[in-house]
Amino acid sequence: MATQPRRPSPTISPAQPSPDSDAVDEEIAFDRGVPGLMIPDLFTQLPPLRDTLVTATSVVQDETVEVCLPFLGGEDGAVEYNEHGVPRLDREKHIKFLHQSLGKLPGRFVAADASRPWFLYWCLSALTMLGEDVTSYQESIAETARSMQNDTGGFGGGGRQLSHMATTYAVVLSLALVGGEEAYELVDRKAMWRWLCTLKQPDGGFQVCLGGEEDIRGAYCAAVIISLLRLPLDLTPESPAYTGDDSVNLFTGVADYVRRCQTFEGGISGQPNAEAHGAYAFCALGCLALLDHPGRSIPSYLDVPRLIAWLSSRQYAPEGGFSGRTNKLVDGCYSHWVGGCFPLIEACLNSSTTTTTTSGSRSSGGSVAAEDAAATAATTTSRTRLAPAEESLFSREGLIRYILCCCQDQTKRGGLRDKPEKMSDAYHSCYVLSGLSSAQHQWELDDDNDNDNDLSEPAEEADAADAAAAAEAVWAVLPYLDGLQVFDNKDRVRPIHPVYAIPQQSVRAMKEYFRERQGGF
Ligand code: FPP
Ligand code: K
Ligand code: ZN
Repeated sequence: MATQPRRPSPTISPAQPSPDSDAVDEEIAFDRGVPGLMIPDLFTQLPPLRDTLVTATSVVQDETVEVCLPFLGGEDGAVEYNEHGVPRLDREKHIKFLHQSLGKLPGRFVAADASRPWFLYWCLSALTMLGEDVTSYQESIAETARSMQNDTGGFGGGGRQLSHMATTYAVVLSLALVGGEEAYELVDRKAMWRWLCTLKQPDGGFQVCLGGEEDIRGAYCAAVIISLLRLPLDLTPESPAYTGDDSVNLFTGVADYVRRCQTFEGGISGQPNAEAHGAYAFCALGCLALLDHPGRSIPSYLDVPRLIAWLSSRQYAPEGGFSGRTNKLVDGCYSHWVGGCFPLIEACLNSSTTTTTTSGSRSSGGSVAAEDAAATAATTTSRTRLAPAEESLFSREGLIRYILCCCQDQTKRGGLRDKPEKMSDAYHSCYVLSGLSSAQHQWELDDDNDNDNDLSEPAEEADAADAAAAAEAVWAVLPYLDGLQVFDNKDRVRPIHPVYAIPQQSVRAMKEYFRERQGGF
């Protein structure tokens, strides 16, 4: 990270006084952008409070705003806008782009060879959210996945490549997305379990591959793989974390590892004592939500007010999108990595099982702004229930505007992207749509129900995995209908599970398939 020079206190320098601001006497003035379109000033003007110190960071930030403003203001003559100045979701073009990206790729993609499983997941997930039926890929995905599996467990990026937590996660999710017995059966679950045991570390975390780095991606991916495949939690004697004590298992110390990744800023870093980044915030929350009911696990291990302050600070105006870290730029993929944190945070705040937050138990960043933000957030969390209509923790409208206005390639190419002037790609298509999906839906956790998979489970067969699964609550989803809706109803994409980021159906089907096997292989 670039070190920032010390800044003088901000001064007010309204860069672009609104020409007819006196004439408009309404709470929200629609006086900029193309006339006739209802676009709030918030999304068409520079912020009124501007820092006069020019740095490399402020320069690229201003350039980014400049690049985004014409897209946010409905100024592209070739694009059709609705009354809110928002273009429609270009489904057909994106679908075509994604089917193509699943096929043979040009030579320059050789550098991404070890990421082939990711391409499968990104494309299948994006296509599914766009309403496509991906079962036609069952056979080809199964064949590809088989070629990537190692006898020693897990999946590599391709044939004869070392198994990696991320590629394994991507393959397992891809198999869940296409579904079907052939896809499920090809996974060598016993070898997978043994392999995960070799990655489990004494401090609670997971290495991402044998001898590789230990980070929070490892913890999240392991939790997803274990729960979807319903693997046993017992440790093999080969595990670096093995002590001989039966109470120590694959999940022991994971939540504590996640706790150690929360930084002074309130966000989450990849490893303890590193820089907070949005991608890791999602990994942290997703992981905690799999270890126990998020209403318990999230506030028990994270300082929620500080995390909310940090997450909310990721959303920028006028762009409307999220950045991944402090003093960096908006990027469409953070619509998921950061935007996808909010359903988990909301579930935690709304839960009747919520335990007291750990506010004050951590060292503070020492900035007055951070303290204020944390105090504001603390007020929010002290309520037992969050009323979503008035108290959304971020601007859904802003995010949806950024996604539909700035992240779509509306040329013949199609696909979704980081920001205007960047090329669309499979990764951004997936995560921009995942973010759109979470902004367009309302998720709720049913606290009274145990896991739907486990209701018929005889008590004597219950093991640790079962206990964890039982703690998992049932998620219910509805279209988000509160407040102003700036997109057309036909542009709502399919909902995805807040933790697994694939449809709830796909999660259920895979878990259900492996339910009978648990405890054995
Ligand atoms: C910075 O990139 C990016 C990171 C530090 C982390 C990226 C990790 C993920 C996107 C996913 C991890 C999750 C799983 C499940 C494997 P940058 O410097 O190019 O971008 P920035 O300027 O926006 O920070
Ligand atoms: K980026
Ligand atoms: Zn990105």
